[in-house]
Amino acid sequence: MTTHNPEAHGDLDAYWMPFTANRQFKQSPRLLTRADGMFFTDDQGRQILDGVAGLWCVNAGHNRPRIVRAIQEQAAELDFAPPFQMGHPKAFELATRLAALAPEGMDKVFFTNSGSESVETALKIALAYHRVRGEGQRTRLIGRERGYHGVNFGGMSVGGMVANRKMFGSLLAGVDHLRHTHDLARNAFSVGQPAHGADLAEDLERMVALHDASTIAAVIVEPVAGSAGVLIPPQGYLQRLREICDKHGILLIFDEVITGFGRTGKAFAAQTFGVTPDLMTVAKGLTNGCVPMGAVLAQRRIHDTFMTGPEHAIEFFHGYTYSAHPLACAAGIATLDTYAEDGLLTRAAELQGYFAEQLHALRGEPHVIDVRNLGLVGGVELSPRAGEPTKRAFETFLDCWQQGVLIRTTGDILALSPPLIAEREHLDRMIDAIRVALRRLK
Ligand code: PXG
Ligand code: PLP
Repeated sequence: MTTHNPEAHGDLDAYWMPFTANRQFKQSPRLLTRADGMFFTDDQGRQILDGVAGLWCVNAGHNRPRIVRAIQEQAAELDFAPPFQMGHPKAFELATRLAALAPEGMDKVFFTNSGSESVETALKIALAYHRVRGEGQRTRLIGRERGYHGVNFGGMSVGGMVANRKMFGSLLAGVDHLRHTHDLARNAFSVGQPAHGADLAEDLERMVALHDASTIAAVIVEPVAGSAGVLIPPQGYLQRLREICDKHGILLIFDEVITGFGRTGKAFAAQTFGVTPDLMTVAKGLTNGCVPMGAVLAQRRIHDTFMTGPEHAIEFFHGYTYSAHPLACAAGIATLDTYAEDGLLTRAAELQGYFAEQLHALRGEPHVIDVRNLGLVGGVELSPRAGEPTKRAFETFLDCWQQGVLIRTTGDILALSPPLIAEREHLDRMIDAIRVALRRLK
């Protein structure tokens, strides 16, 4: 085990760490001090292969010169500009660039500072949109079991991960959830999209029958569920959801915080699956993780619905102090340039065949009950140890860390989402580390 060096890093006591086993961490800290390309360096000087693009966000790899330079230059040129009733050129430039990448018609961009804020923003746009159109009774929001939409009250309410919800009271009223699509009995070890489960989209018809369509504002889903353990949508599922939403005038929101910016083989999962939502939330890969930023992309028709009333009046009472922050905009533009220069938004499509082959070779290793993949996302589900759920996956994570490979776990599922600059040898090394760990795991 690496041991903490207080002289080098000071006291670990004050920092209450997010989504972390604080006591375990502080007994044997894992401190990252530098990063470049596919690797972190830890405080012991070890090289750690980044198997998760930081936290699904460093899609172009670490320390990209163009992005670093853009942030440095921006800080010296314009450090802050108030976002309300004022603007700065790079905000407009980044919005234009994003609209050009997005699915046809999604050409209005509202900036936020995180995925969680993007989700709150999208839910508020959906509610206000119906109200502006004179259908203010459409207040109900539909999420899905095992969905993750960030940690703020709206996202937590439409989210479907019990640990993220159970401590926090009654949440938003008027929320319901579709069933999740995870079906080990029928779909275990599917390569790419599983064959079974398109029918689960019919759950939305059940909600319509229960609540009436006239009360439902929007449905929000991740095209590929990330945080809850890499759940790939069954063939035809998202298409069917789109059809049912259209039939009933319900807005469809895709939460592309993880799937955006090349993760599934195209710029957005909407394009990979050929299904266009009404609103789309993004964050993470938008700035390559370098400066916090998120955005909501909206269909022009939704935006235009708000553009009524007197011209001097604010149309949508929402925004953040740091919406379209100049450093984030500079980082975002340089990130999109980097993706374009290196062809990264389609690289997952090129690598996914090889990645799938290597990942699925873990079938048959101890404790492995499912392997899932799409683009450069992989999931390996382990059978939980009796009486100690999540421990097997956490021990695998610690073993990989000792081997110099960073992976993620959620429940008893291992997740891989390497930077899109990964070479085959990097993918091999991640998967080998998991294999070694599984073979010595109890
Ligand atoms: N929506 C989705 C689909 C996400 O994956 C968020 C919203 C929230 O984004 P912010 O920027 O507020 O964190 C996310 C974030 C994990 C993990 O373990 C994934 C996320 C966050 C924390 C952990 O996979 N995704
Ligand atoms: N709380 C107070 C007292 C504030 O004045 C503000 C913003 O002005 C906020 C919260 C919201 O902060 P932000 O705009 O950074 O989300």
